[in-house]
Amino acid sequence: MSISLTRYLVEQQRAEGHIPSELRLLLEVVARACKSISQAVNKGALGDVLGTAGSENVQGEVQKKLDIIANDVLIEANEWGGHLAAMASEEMDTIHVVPNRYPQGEYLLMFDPLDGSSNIDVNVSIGTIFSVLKKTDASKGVSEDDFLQAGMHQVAAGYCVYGPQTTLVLTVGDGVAMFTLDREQGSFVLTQENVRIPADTKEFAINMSNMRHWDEPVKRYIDECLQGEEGPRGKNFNMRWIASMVADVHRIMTRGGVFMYPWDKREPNKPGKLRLMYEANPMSWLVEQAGGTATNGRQRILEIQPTQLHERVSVILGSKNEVDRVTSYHLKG
Ligand code: P6P
Repeated sequence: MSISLTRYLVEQQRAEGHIPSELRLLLEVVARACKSISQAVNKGALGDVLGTAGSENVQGEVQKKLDIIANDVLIEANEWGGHLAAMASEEMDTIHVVPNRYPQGEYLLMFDPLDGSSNIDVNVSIGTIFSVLKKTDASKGVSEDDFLQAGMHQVAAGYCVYGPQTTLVLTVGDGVAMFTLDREQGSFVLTQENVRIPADTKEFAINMSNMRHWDEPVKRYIDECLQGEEGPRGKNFNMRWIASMVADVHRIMTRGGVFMYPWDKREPNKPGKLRLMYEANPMSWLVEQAGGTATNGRQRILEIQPTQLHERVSVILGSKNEVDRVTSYHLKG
């Protein structure tokens, strides 16, 4: 008997009391939006969805048509339900407050609507990343400051990877579950729960072309991996880099590994490339809920107190013993 996302969430709500009905509604709406995004992604060249939109986002990155389509799908799906106060997105400069014509709720939804969009036109897996917080002060209107909470305060986080399968991966603080889209039924079906990341791995994910720009601790770690079984690690390592965080993280959630997008000297004033609020925080909580760890090289990512909505962070996450090793190299200085 297959278990749908809806049944899983209802049973979680009933058994664990983890999921208030407003949060369950939010998660079901986000899942439905991911289904719509998956349909648009799957059209490829058959639909008017490929190529650039002729605009740039707040990060100064060229926006793909599908970036905008995915963002619009998530906004339109979530603004009428009464569960949200506001939304924030990689593709929008400021927060999107739920319009007055709809009731406002207490939840805050952040997302990267289509992460890895440089892979869209070459048919490589991409995905949606989302994170849910609650307003800290229910008595007053919502502002950007409500979003500036450390990742440990998330109440739900997940991603949907649009690959050979469309798979939704979700946590509400009671472990990680995976749901695969059954296109015949049009529903997400539970395909794995209690996801666990092995503490050890022989696989690292990093963009090696940036090697000359890395800080010494990262150079040391990767160099030791490259020395293989003759070197200090005493084992050979494999490398993967899909350049789509959702796909790289999904591989780690599925078979372990360490993902690194560290600070480097190319833009020394930026702490890293990836965004804290809607990329690093949701992925870090998922990884921790699956037994892995996630740091910026020196600090647990989920403890970082954000100061800006679109701030960036250095990311090292995945198999606990490897992430702890990289972190120890940073802390030794
Ligand atoms: P690079 C995609 O643009 C992204 O934000 C992440 O999904 C991915 O891990 C990273 O950037 C890839 O960056 O510099 O290797 O192209």
